[in-house]
Amino acid sequence: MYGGGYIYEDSGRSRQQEEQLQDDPVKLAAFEARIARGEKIEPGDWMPVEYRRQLIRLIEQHAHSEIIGALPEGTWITRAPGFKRKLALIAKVQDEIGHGQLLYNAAETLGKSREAMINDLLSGKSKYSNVFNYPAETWADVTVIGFLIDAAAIVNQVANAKGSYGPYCRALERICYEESFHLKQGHDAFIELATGTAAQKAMLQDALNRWWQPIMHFFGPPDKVSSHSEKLMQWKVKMASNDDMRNQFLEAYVPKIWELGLTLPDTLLKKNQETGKWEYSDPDWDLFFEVIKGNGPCNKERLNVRKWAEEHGSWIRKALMREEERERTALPVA
Ligand code: BYC
Repeated sequence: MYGGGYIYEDSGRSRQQEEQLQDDPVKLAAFEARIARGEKIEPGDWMPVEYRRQLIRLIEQHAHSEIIGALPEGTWITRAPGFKRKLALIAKVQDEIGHGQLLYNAAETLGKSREAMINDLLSGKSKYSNVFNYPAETWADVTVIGFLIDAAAIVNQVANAKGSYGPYCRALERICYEESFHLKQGHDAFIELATGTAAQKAMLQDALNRWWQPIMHFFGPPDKVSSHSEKLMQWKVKMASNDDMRNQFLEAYVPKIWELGLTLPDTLLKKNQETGKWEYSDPDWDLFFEVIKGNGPCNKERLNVRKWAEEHGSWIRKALMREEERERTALPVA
C-alpha cells in the first residue's frame, strides 16, 4: 500500500537515521510548525528521531494487537451459534488480520522491517493490547469483544486518524470503516443475548463482569502516569489523552449497556452532571502492568500460537523469497 521506502535492518542505523541523531533545532522547529498547521508528515519527510521511534513503537503494537486480537474470536468460528454468526465472525477475523497488514505496512515506512517487528512480538520485547490476554470462555465473551472492545478501539482510532503521520492516519481511516461493521455485528449479538432467555442474559452479564476491568485498562494508564502521552499529543500522534478517550467511551456506551437492563461491576460508576465527566473506581493498575509485562492469564498461550504459525509458515515464506523456486504458469493463448 505504501511501498517500503525506508526498510533498514535493525543491526545498523541507516544514513538518514545517522543524520538525524543530532536533531537540528531549525528543522525541528519547521517540523513542529507543519504539525501545528495540521499538515501530514510523509515517510520521506524530515522527522525527529524520537517521533520516528515513538511512531514505530505505537503502530507496531497496534499491528500486533490486531493479529493477536484475532485469536480469542478465531477459536469461536466453529462454535458460533448458527450459519450467519459464523459467516460474520469469519469475515471479522479476516478483517482483523488485514488491519494487521495495513499497520505493519505503515510501520515499515518508518524503517523497521516486518521480520524485526514479528521477532520482537515473539520474543516479548514488543507489547500488544492488554485485552487479548484474557480467555473467551463463552459465546457471550465473543459478543462483548465484538461490541465493546471494537467500540473502544473505534474511539481511539477515529481520533488518531486525524493525527500527523500520513500512512498511519490513512490506515486508521480504512480500519475504522471496517470496524464500524464489526461494531454493528457485535451490538446485534449483544442485544440478542441481552433480550434473550434468562440463561443468555446471565451468560452475558457474567462476561461483562469479567471484561469490564480489562476494557477500562484498554485506554492505557491514567494521564498522570502515562509516560508517552505528552510528547505524542504535542506531535499529534495521539489526538486525545488516555483519560479523555476512556471518558468518551463511557459517555457513548455505558447508557447503551444500562438501557438493556445489564449492570457494570463498579458501584462508583456515574456521570458527574456538573463536570460532564464520568467517575469510576480506579481499575487495578498493578494488574494491568503485570498483564502487559507478559503475566496475564493467556499471554503465553497467545504467543505460543503465533510461534507455531511462524514456524509452520516458514517454508512458504522461504519459497516466496527464492526466485528460482517461484512457479510461473503461462496463461493460455486465447
Ligand atoms: N495494552 O504512556 P502510555 C482491536 C503501555 S486492536 C498494552 O499511556 P501510549 C481489535 C504502553 O505501550 C486495537 N500496553 O502509552 C483487534 C507503554 O509501554 P511502553 C488496539 C499498553 O502509547 C482484534 C505504557 O503502557 N488499539 O481493536 O502513549 C479483535 C505506558 O502507557 C496499553 C491500539 O493498539 C494497553 N492497553 O498510549 C478485536 C491503539 N496501554 O511501550 C479488536 C494504538 C498502554 O513504554 N495504541 N500500554 O513499554 C495507542 O493508541 C496507545 O499506544 C495507547 C497507550 C492509548 C494504547
